[in-house]
Amino acid sequence: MIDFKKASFLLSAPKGAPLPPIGKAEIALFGRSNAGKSSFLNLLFGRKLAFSAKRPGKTEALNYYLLPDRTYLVDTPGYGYQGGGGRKDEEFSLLMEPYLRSGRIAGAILVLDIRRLLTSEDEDMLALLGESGIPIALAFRKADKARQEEKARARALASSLGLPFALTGLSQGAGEGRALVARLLSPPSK
Ligand SMILES: Nc1nc2c(ncn2[C@@H]2O[C@H](COP(=O)(O)OP(=O)(O)OP(=O)(O)O)[C@@H](O)[C@H]2O)c(=O)[nH]1
Ligand SMILES: [Mg+2]
Repeated sequence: MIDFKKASFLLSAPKGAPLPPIGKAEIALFGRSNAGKSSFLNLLFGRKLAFSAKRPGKTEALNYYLLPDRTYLVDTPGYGYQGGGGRKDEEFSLLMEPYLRSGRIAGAILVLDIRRLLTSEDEDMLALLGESGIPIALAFRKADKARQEEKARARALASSLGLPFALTGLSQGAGEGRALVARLLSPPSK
């Protein structure tokens, strides 16, 4: 069992900056701006290690967190943030495409707001990950604010995509979230 509470912040890599030496494995979080990526990491860590804020577009680089077994969890900038007339999305592609093609990513967690489910940008991201052959899991956020029907819809979406998932909130679902990471690290044999 990985002790997520012993995670530490390693480094922040803006576009073009060197990434750390390859770790034991690398799990990256993707998702729309404000979907809840950084706060999902904090849920796993059991404390406020990753920077999360109300203002969208908060995370602007690849932020590396190190687990005690040398696995990296990587927080990435959210997409779909149109502040500044769409320039942000261009910057997103410039940072992200080389990263997706780097061969470093052992698994991806697509973070979704449970009340919005898949937007067209999420579908594009799923396709990009699929093309790169990266195993995917879904982390639904804001389950603490969701109605039962919304939770049922999220489960149905994950099942139709055939992807493992976790339903999480600000302080709900830490165990489920950690199990999702563990599953990406050691996929069940088929
Ligand atoms: N109630 C509730 N609020 C949440 C949840 N997850 C995130 N939030 C709130 O949503 C806002 C955005 O959360 P972040 O985790 O910073 O979102 P992000 O995906 O990292 O956003 P970017 O860094 O802009 O890409 C913050 O105000 C969070 O407190 C959740 O599960 N429940
Ligand atoms: Mg963030």
